[in-house]
Amino acid sequence: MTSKMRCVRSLMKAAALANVPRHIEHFSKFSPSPLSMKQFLDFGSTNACERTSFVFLRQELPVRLSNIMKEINLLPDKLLATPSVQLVQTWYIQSLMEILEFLDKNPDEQRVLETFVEVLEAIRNRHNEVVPTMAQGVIEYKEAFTQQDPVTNHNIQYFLDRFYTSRISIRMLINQHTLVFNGSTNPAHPNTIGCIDSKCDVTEVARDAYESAKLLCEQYYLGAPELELRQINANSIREPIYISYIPSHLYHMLFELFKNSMRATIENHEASRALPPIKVMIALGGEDLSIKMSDRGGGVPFRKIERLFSYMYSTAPRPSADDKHRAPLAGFGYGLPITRLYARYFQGDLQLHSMEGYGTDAVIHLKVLSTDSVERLPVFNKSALRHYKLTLEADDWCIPSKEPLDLAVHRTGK
Ligand code: W6P
Repeated sequence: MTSKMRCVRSLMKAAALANVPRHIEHFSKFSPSPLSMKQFLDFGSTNACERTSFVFLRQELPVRLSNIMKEINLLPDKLLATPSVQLVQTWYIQSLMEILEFLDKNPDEQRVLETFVEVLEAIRNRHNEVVPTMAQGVIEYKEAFTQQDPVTNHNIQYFLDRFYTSRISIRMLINQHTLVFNGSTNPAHPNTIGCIDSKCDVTEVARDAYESAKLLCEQYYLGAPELELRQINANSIREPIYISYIPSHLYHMLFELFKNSMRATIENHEASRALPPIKVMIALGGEDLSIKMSDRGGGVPFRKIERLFSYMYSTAPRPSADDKHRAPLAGFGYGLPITRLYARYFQGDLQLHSMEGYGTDAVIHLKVLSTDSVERLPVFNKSALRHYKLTLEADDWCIPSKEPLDLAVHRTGK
């Protein structure tokens, strides 16, 4: 390449970069279009058309990226200015620019479709480290400002829940397109379409997640609690439990819950030699698939349950490389909040019910019907904007006094 060409190229790059804010303004005015599990499945089977998928994604990906980029820009200056958040922001800008390149390309050219798949794969890799990088940003923010007030906590929680949900959804779109259209089908799993399994065997995934957590557990402790698994299929008794779902999402959720339950069980029974088992109940109804995981790990006081889902309170510095062998089994990082986001992503949920002094039940609810499981996506609008403008106001509930009430002052008159 001549130096003149290089010069022209860098000028063009600078011009593209300068135009990014205009594109973000444009695309953030559209609401993201949530897809149902059924639509994902149809996209990859009956009417699998790479051209259609391409035309949809070159609009929808910029919409989802721009919507969340508007929210990144509303973060408190002190957080937005951290090197970690700045880095994440450059990834988003770069990826947005790369997709915008396709807006004036011809969808009927095979070469265009092939390049698109390659670009999507590169984008997915670029964003691999977003979660630990954002966590680092929160650490930097906490170190600079020891004010861990409830408002800051609320704002970080609000943003990261939306940001990580957006990320899950964008990766889902990219995975579906690249897996369905990279030419190779997966003969080992005839029921899978991209990363969705239309006959996801919930019990099998639960056993897999248990076995992996057990291996980890045995590395840190001398043993691991047993698994007691029961299931009830209310629709057809004795039939295995299948739903249309993303096995990797289900696995992540259950693996995280098993790690938490195992750690609690072991640390609560250090003195005794018998470990109570972890009991899992899987129930399939007409509308819900529910999974309850019960441990006897001594429970968590009710006051502290919310903190288990807090990004701010649960962010601790990452174990250093030479400290990795001592990394705890669970309880550091973003496992639980992100697990709940995975459950909510297709209109499910995760709840914790704990009895201090006894143990904890973690319950996952998922939608059975592929028309009910629709992506739950954040949208940037006035009401989202209002959340970021929230400031510390006086509470509208009384603050209990710690001093005994002196009733004498009320005994006026006779
Ligand atoms: C505990 C704390 C916890 C969090 C999530 C799942 C299970 C458990 N058990 O004691």
